[in-house]
Amino acid sequence: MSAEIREAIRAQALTMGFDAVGFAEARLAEAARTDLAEYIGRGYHGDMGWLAHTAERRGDPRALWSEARSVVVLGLNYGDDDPLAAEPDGESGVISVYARGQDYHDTVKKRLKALARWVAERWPGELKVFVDTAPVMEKPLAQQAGIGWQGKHTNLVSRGFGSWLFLGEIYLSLELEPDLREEDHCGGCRRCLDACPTDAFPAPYKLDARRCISYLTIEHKGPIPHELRPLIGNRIFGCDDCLAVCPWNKFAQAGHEPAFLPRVELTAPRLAELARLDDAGFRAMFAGTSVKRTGRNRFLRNVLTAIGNAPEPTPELVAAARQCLDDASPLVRGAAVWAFGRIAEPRLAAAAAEACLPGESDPDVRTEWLRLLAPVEYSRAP
Ligand code: B12
Ligand code: SF4
Ligand code: SF4
Repeated sequence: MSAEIREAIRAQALTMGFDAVGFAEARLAEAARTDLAEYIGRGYHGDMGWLAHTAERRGDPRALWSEARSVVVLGLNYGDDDPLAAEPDGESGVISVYARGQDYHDTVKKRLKALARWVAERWPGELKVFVDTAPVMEKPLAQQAGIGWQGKHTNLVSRGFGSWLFLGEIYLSLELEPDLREEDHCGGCRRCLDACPTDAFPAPYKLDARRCISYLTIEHKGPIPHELRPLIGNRIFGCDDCLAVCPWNKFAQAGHEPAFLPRVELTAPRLAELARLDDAGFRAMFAGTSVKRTGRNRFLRNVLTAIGNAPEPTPELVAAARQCLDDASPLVRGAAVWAFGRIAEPRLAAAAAEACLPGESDPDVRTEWLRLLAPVEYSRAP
């Protein structure tokens, strides 16, 4: 009977538009828990304090919900053309593929709830729906459910969809027969490790999130560490490099979910225009997308980092960075000092320092100015 229910749920999930479906016991291997503890112990989570606070529930589905017996893991394909194929034009920013359409949390959650309702109408027991923001280790669960394996870049790779699956889960109190765990098919490959612009993998299958551009541009709240800024290039929200180089993407299929189709204005947006967004403009441009979660100030910090990395700065980019030197947000002003110092002529940078530094009260922004005026001294600093 358990296998019959499982197959009925699988068929219904596929009918509802999920691309991958697997079943796992509501338990994680001890290794997932000890790995998470070591990751946090080393501080690799940076300022994602919520990862540490919820570690116990994250590492054990039954600590999250004691009645859980089975987990249905679901994947939605957001595959697109190769994101690395687009030629950078020096004046545009890159938003990661996953964030170019509508916020995936909304789409995945809506569909998970519909499937959960369908299950609840047919079989007894309780159920709960989770996606991304819930304290669940989604990738190890997905591997247990046979949807794919955690590659050396730590993300789930699927034989049918490559790197491009969003994940979500339904926890059930019903006991269902699990699927077979997927094996690791990375073999001797290390393309993702070598492709990372910031060298964020201390070893295969291990990520130091503090160096990951996705963390730095989305989760990290303060100024971006100086030594990493030049390596970020023009990535202004997330990063796809390690995912995009995976050879298993040759089996990937284009996604069919209309909500994930890229919005035109989020594909190669112009940096100078983004740098002029005020709060209302930011909210209007990114309403309904994942980008809105950074808020305007953090996003402008990213845009200014990309402007500072522009290979051939145009007068428009220089003017945009100059305007941000007077921004109300210290985070934006600090990033603007760095960008302006990199792309403006030295005499313009010196004049701007003379105009802005005396009135600057924020210690971080003052340090940015002093760094700009005495780079040698600061390069010697520990
Ligand atoms: C925190 C988080 C991040 C953080 C940290 C990522 C990370 N790998 O830890 C940041 C902000 C960097 C991030 C980035 C991205 N994320 Co994210 N993220 C999450 C989140 C919320 C939790 C992941 C987690 O538990 N990390 C803790 C580590 C320890 O666990 P793990 O990643 O499973 O790693 C395992 C092993 O590799 C090993 N390990 C990894 N690092 C280390 C280090 C040490 C020292 C040790 C001992 C072991 C170890 O331990 C784990 C268990 O064995 C999940 C959603 C969820 N609730 O699960 C989404 C999720 C993983 N993210 C997702 C996506 C799409 C991304 C990005 C691709 C977005 C983008 N394009 O910018 C990037 C990819 C970067 C990358 N190479 O991982 C998807 C991945 C889907 C998939 N197919 O795998 C998820 C599942 C969200 C979703 N519901 O779809 N993310
Ligand atoms: S997302 Fe980018 S920065 Fe982060 S690990 Fe992958 S390649 Fe490196
Ligand atoms: S690029 Fe290679 S090593 Fe990295 S996840 Fe894909 S197959 Fe594994």
